[in-house]
Amino acid sequence: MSTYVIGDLQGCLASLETLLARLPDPRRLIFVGDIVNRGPQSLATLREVRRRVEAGQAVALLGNHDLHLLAVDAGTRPQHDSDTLQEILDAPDRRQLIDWLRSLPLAHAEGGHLCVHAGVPPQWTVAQALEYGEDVHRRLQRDDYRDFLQRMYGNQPDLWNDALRGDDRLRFIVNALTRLRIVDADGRMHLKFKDSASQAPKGTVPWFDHPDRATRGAPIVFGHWSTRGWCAARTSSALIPAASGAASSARCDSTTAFCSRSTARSRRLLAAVSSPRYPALLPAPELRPARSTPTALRAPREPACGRFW
Ligand SMILES: [Mn+2]
Repeated sequence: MSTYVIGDLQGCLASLETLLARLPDPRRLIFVGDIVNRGPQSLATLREVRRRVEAGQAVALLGNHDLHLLAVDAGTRPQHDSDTLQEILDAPDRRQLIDWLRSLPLAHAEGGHLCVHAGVPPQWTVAQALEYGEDVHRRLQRDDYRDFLQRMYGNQPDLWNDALRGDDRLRFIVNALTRLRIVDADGRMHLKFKDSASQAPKGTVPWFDHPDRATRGAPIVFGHWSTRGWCAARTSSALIPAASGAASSARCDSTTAFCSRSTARSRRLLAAVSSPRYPALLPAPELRPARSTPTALRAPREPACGRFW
């Protein structure tokens, strides 16, 4: 069985269906977060991903847009102009969808790969990423989860410290796993930065390029950083323990990927393919955003990938 990791769906159901039509069975899917928002079919996409997860065909992780939906639903955060979440809020199955969404993990390990939506701070090992993601996962399942959503937003603290406690600690974990792009030499997260890596401020690097990253050598699959396009690299080792409770019958073998592209002007889903039959990344067809014209996407820049692992 092959496992395919699929990046930021963002409400683009038609593209998901087109992509899936090209992925051979039997297969297993891992959706690495941002299931909803920005795209034209957030409700239908959420229902479809839920259906596949509940049927045991897929795993889905939380991304920042999914957390935003939870916060909007809880009344702790306003909608943005670019949001396409209203149809979920108006849906008869709103409560079931929201409760299912908040039951999703933030990190997942399977077949020797760690999957997260955005990143892993350089100080954390793979085991720590899984453990800390689990802490947020448990907090979101408590009856008083809205109290946490109320205090979840903010860019501080931006530097990991084992002494962090309470909401500060959980906020850091959420920001790392669902928003991280760049860090400085100390491993401090620069969360305001959202541009391409070439625009990164002096003294910062993409989190995966930090020279002392504790996960160095471990294959990590993630999405989120849409302006980066995608990249693939041969993995050097597979050191990741299976997450507690996670099925690991599927074997991701040799290829992993950076897997999202989704901007206001152009959207494309990308699957990180780990299959003997599909040894390279498989880009999905162009999408047609509701309010704009797709633009040509840059070809992947292979040379940048060599430094990933
Ligand atoms: Mn994201």
